Amino acid sequence: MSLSKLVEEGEVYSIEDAVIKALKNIEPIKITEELIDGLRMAGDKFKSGEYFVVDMMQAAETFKEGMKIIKPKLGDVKKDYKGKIVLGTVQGDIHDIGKNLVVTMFEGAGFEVVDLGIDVNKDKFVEFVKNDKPDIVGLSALLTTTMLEMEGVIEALKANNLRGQVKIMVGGAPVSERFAKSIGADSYAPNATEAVNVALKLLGK
Ligand code: B1M
Repeated sequence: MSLSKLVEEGEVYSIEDAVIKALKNIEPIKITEELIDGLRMAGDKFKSGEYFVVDMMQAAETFKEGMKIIKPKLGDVKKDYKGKIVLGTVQGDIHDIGKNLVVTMFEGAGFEVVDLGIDVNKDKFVEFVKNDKPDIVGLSALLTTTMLEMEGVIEALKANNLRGQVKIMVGGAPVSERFAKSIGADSYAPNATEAVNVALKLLGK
């Protein structure tokens, strides 16, 4: 069974061996893409009603197990310091698979990354910017309802006179370039690889 199929079908006990075997002749980034494909296919089945939440969770768990093996390999790429980024999934949202991939890619590219986790409220972002002075704040949201929280974070930074100190990057499935502009973010990235390129550009590197 292909790696994407193993994720789609939630074969959590088989994924580790399959990924280790695949690593012998496939690039880690390609394996990551296959694992993501499997998750997307599970998402499509959920959307069409063929999968229930429990099936989706099983697929997500299988994806995570696969990524545990891949993550250190992605981190081998380059390690020179590029800047500091704080990331989190906004309040009300517990989706973290995409955000974790973004974190992995940033770490691999040489950024200092602080991952605030999921369901992060705006005050936590404000507090972090005030005390730890990151170069970039990265916001992730997967729900059309929670993407609105991103604007709340930006407004809270403005209210605390901190907006000028940081660049803000947003991303997640329902987010678009247009939405990013409309809420006053500095940039949008459609995926984890692009997120690193966009961040480097934001910092003039
Ligand atoms: Co959820 N869920 N989910 N879910 N889930 C979606 C998002 C949904 C589209 C499914 C569907 O209906 N087709 C739908 C949202 C509909 C909408 O808002 N319009 C949905 C729903 C409705 C829900 C619940 C409400 C379901 C329920 O309980 N009835 C619930 C919400 C809970 C909450 O957050 N409060 C829920 C729960 C869950 C699970 C817990 C079961 C699980 C999450 C597990 C986890 O994350 N730990 C889950 C999953 C797995 C999904 C789908 C199937 C897959 C999401 C995912 O991980 N994709 C998703 C359907 C889909 O997206 N096709 C769905 C793979 C990941 C690699 O991609 O996250 O897009 P993505 O990240 C990408 C880019 O977006 C980008 O880079 C990443 C890597 O390339 N990116 C950034 C992300 N963040 C970025 C930040 C950046 C830059 C780029 O800069 C800072």
